[in-house]
Amino acid sequence: MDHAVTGQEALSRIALADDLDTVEALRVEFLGKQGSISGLLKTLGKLDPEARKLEGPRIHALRESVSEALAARKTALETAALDARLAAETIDLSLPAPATARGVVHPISQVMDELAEVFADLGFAVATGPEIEDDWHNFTALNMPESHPARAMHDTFYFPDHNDDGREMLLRTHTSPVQIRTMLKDGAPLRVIAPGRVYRSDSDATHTPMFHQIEGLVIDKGIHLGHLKWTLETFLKAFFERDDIVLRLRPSYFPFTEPSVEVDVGYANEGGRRVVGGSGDAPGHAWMEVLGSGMVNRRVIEAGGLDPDEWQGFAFGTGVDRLAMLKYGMDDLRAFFDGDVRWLSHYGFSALDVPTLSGGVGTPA
Ligand code: 2NM
Repeated sequence: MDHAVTGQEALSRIALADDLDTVEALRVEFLGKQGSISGLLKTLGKLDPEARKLEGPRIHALRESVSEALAARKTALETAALDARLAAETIDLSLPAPATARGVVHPISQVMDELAEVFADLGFAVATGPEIEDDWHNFTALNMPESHPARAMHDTFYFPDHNDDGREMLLRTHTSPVQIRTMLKDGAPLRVIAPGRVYRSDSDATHTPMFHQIEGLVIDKGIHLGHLKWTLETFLKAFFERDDIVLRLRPSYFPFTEPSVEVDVGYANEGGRRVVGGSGDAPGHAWMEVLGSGMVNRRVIEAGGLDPDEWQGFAFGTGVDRLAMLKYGMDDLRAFFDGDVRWLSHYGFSALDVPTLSGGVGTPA
């Protein structure tokens, strides 16, 4: 066999190999144990020294060039395969966006996000819990034992079956059971808000059977009503984005707080809608109740697994839907849950308008 011809033929066959299996087959054919070039190397031993001097370098050079050609062809095929895969997996980012943005953020979602932002700035974390509760977390732990009249006042939706612990099951009537669960889980000190859906069997122009509440709880040492008033005033100023918010605290009653206070804000009627600001006693102004609150009852702190002689706290609660109506001037609560696209496109928010304190917590779309 002529070496020159073998070399040329080998190199041209390698160049023509169009997949990795063919390259491997050629490697075995030329350089494998039974390969033709390996066979040539074996013949060197039988040559006389003169011939070996001549043939040796030629056969080694042949083996070298074939080996290099195989490696180069293998790399080229692998690169081509990778390029093909990258091309096939490309995402076409040049596809046109819709001419106009579709869909809006519901005002309740927007206001929930605004509230979380305002309270985060005051060091409050967001806590959540189940909407299907047992009567211990929803009532008993909040100083409402079975016979308590407040239970009847809550128009509770009960489930027909009890849970495995024999507890009565219900749709939570407020988010307070979340605070009980948070105290039991995290202990003290604590600063949380609990926003979410609550349920009461009540339906008319101003009540829907499902509505949204936000409650807050602070537990620490030496907490008093002054902390409560400052926190609520600071919250309302940030939420309504005005400095002239005036609060009026009135004595009240809630089973879970002692003492309990209802919080009013001054407002005026401007262009047929209520605008928060100024003292309710100022000319053309009146007071409107916006929050319930108080110092957490010692029995509730105990139910949360804490020693009330060591830890004190304040709590507050309000309706998110009502806050949204007040801030953004809607007058019909039921429209919130109709899903009317015309109403949504008017009152909804752009998904790009994420509430931030520096940007003004919320600006309509
Ligand atoms: C309100 C009014 C007053 C309240 C109490 C608690 C808890 F769990 F800490 F005891 N959470 N929220 C509370 C107090 C809620 O809503 C009108």
